[in-house]
Amino acid sequence: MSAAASHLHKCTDATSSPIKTTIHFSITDKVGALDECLAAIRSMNISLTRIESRPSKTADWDYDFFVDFDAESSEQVSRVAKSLEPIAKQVHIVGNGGASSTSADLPESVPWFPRKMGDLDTFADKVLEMGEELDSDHPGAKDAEYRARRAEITKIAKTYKTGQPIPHVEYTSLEVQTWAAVFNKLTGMFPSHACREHQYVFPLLIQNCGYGPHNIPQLEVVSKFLKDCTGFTLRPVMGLLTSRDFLNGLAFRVFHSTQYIRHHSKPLYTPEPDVCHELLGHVPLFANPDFADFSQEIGLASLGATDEDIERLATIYWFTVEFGICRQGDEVRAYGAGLLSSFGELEYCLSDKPEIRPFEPAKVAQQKYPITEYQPVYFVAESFKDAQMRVREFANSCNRPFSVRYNAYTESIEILDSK
Ligand code: HBI
Ligand code: NLE
Ligand code: FE
Repeated sequence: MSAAASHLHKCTDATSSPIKTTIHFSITDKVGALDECLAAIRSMNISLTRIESRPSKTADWDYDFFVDFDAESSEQVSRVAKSLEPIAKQVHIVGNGGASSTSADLPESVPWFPRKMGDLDTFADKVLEMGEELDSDHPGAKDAEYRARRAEITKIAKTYKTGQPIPHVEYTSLEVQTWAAVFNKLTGMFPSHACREHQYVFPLLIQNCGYGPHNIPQLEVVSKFLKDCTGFTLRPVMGLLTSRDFLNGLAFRVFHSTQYIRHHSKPLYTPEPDVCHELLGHVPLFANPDFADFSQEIGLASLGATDEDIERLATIYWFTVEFGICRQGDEVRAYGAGLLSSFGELEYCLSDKPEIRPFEPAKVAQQKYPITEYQPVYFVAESFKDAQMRVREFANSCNRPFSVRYNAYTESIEILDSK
């Protein structure tokens, strides 16, 4: 199995041992009230990873507190909740350990999810192995210089915090050569193979973002451009995130983007995302308003979703954002980034070899797929708007006891109690 295969598999079944938990409670404005609550937690020898306060949403002059910690067990979570109940109001738990009757707005066990943009900072070092250590069958695995260079670039993502500009990378001439090989091959094919939306934006990226054969565009420049177009922004990432974390980012219109480039020995194929895949495949589509809405829709559905639903949403993501094709007049064109950044598969996907089926999320979600070879089946969307509507319907059928809304003013998620 190649590197990508093993890692993308891990994306769907990754489990981490400490239970990431947020406890949310309100207190009345009186001296020492918060101290009392924190003392209760401290007495259990729990180390807090975040504490935040806001004016209360429910009662005037109360304060809402959000306290994060890594729990050892769901019993520990319940103990913390129980200890707060007599001294705080409205104790709610968000996290896998939330086996608690106290959680009125988010009942039962809801997997942890980011509530505001800054929460995405907690994803940074949770990348699946290949992010730092390349698997042995990766073309760059035995090239010490390549590995050192990648480590240098991923350091940016490791320390990046929400709101900062994405640091500039001075690419070497070898890296620019690799980019040029990919860029020249692909731009020759876009006019006949890429969807209209991709072709429409591409010249703007050349004019505004430094796209061209002799320059690898900077994520910061591209992120600003996308922000102006659709509100999407880029965030540097060290490598593959779990499906859950990666999809959760889309709820905030944030796309996690690698910043390093594939190994120079294989410019036309890589088993994993790299800066060519992100910039040539994904970025043009995120500049399209309908596509941006569509992507965010998948992201919103992933917040607090069950592991099974995450797997289904990741499959839908796979057959749309990565490997989607769409009807365009009498023709079919590619809009999936995995196609638009892969010379061989871009040709193949529009040939008569693969099987083509209509995009119906409930069916797509069940489809098995290979990861290291060309897809045997593609699903054809009628339009991004149509695909978004279908995904929204599908999301409503997901097993989640609440619904969510993104508030763009506060860059945070609002939870709507009943759907
Ligand atoms: N992580 N950084 C990163 N980039 C991706 O494109 C990506 C990921 N993790 C999972 C993933 N893609 C998909 O295959 C789905 O599981 C969501
Ligand atoms: N195979 C693609 C490419 O070579 O650009 C990358 C796919 C990443 C999921
Ligand atoms: Fe991708």
